Amino acid sequence: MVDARELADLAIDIAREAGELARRRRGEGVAIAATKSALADIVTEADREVELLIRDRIATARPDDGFLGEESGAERGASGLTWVVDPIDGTVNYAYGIPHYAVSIAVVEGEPDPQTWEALVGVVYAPAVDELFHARAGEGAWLAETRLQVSEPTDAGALLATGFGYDPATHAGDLARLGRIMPVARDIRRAGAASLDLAYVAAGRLDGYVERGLQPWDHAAGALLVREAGGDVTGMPGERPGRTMTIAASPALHSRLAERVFHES
Ligand code: LIP
Repeated sequence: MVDARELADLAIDIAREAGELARRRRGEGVAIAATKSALADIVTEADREVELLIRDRIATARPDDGFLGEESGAERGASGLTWVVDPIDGTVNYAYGIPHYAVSIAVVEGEPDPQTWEALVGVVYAPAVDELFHARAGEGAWLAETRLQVSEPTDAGALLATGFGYDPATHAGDLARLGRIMPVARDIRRAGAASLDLAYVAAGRLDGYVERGLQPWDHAAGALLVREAGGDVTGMPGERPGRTMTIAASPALHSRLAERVFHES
């Protein structure tokens, strides 16, 4: 029997240690280690070092669990559980010295596939502001000890977040989609860290979030936060969040956003 509270406590402890390392390395100066899918898709030495710390802590505490990380790939486990990790979400912010980035850690049960896994634990830790968002399935979403609830837009419209992919070839479609959702919005935020965009929807700091192209580690923890805060998080119609789309908001706003995202007219 999985003890979700024990998993959550471990994930929180690891996220805090990893976040402190990321924050310390940022203060010492950050070196770009490589580019990945596109020139704009960078990885820093700190990304790699932080993921290695997380991976080592998990391997020591839970050697039979699987791992799926942005920088070091996937390793299947024997326990049926997988840790889905983005060591520094908001890498470009981090490299530029913008203090808006997070360690994102989720523990999922079943195949490591966002379309089928069951998320048990989600932790998103923003070390620059020492804010730790966390959730266990069925136990609500929290910022430290404060329970979270998604918000409804006011008559002024919805405060929405979005993002643009690293590949310039995708920007025209992203901008067209933005044009379709703008009539619902009072304003748009593009803060650059998907896990924090999702955590902010859970906290009511944003009314909604729409982005195409996210990786499993970008949304694994944040999606659980939103669902546990009473929101809906989906991808393409009838699907869970994934590479093709992520839409997160209260149920009423989610429906309005999905209508505009998927209907090109
Ligand atoms: C980033 C996301 C961001 C998205 C970027 C990138 P990374 O993750 O947090 O929302 O727009 O394209 O996927 O690369 O910083 O871990």
